[in-house]
Amino acid sequence: MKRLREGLSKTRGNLAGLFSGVRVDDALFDELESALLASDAGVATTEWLMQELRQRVRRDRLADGEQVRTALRALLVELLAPLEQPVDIDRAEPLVLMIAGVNGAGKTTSIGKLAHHLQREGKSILLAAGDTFRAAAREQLAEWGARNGVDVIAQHGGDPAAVAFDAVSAGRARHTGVVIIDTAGRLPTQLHLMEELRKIRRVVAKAMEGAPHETLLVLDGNTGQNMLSQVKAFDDAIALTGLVVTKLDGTAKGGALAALAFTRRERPVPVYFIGVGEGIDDLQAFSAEEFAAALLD
Ligand SMILES: Nc1nc2c(ncn2[C@@H]2O[C@H](COP(=O)(O)OP(=O)(O)O)[C@@H](O)[C@H]2O)c(=O)[nH]1
Ligand SMILES: [Mg+2]
Repeated sequence: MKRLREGLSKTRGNLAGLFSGVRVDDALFDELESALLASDAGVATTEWLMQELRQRVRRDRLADGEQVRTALRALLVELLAPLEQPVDIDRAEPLVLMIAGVNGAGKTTSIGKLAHHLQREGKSILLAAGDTFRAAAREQLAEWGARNGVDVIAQHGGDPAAVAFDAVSAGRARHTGVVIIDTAGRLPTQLHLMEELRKIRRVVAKAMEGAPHETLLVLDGNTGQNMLSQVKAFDDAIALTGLVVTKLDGTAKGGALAALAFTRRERPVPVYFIGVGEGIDDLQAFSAEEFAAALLD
């Protein structure tokens, strides 16, 4: 919570100071609107939030700035709540998680943290080094494996789909609790690489019916509005079941999560976890309450 608050301090600095000892008038709404836009919430989401907020202020006859803060916090919590969902980790053995995202988003680091988190939940873990492009990527995952004391299935060179297939097969044979598949970073515009993701997904399903059980997109929290197009592109390719938003301890502005919740309100993709640092413990379950509080209080 402290890390998240520190990370979002820029946005909180713009927003949280607006409410104290002020009248509720157009000037306040104008400033709020600017602060939300500056937080990466985007035009459509900001418009919707402002319209809802104005309605509530009128309906409840709010005359005090602090009451408006409370109303906006409640509104944000309502908006973000559908993103807050736990992963059901007991529904398959092994539970197979496939991890995707652009380069540098924090995939491999998040896998290291996830392995730790899931071990604490009592699960045995197997990692698959599906980023076969660079030897350094394999080594990075191997380090996280060693840190967690878990095995990593890897191949020199090799086809990522084959590595994923081997890992899921090994996971079945060993009765592993969770198999986590790392993949190479790719941009949604690199169509052959997006096709490769689809192939990994298909091949994993051949190793185990119903797998992968979760297809997670790792998003750098600093990505801003571009998050929305990333989610769409990866969802089109591999049918996302959830997100991990990293680097919320840094300079991320936070509003993009509101935009994500608003634009996908018909079919929300849950934010299972947030990353708040580079250490093994720096992964938290996403909480709408905590997130809204970190932005506004
Ligand atoms: N501050 C911070 N850094 C992170 C976080 N997650 C990942 N990183 C860093 O981001 C960089 C890229 O991470 P990596 O896992 O290699 O990204 P990948 O290319 O998606 O596998 C590394 O320097 C990580 O330590 C986070 O939550 N907070
Ligand atoms: Mg990586």
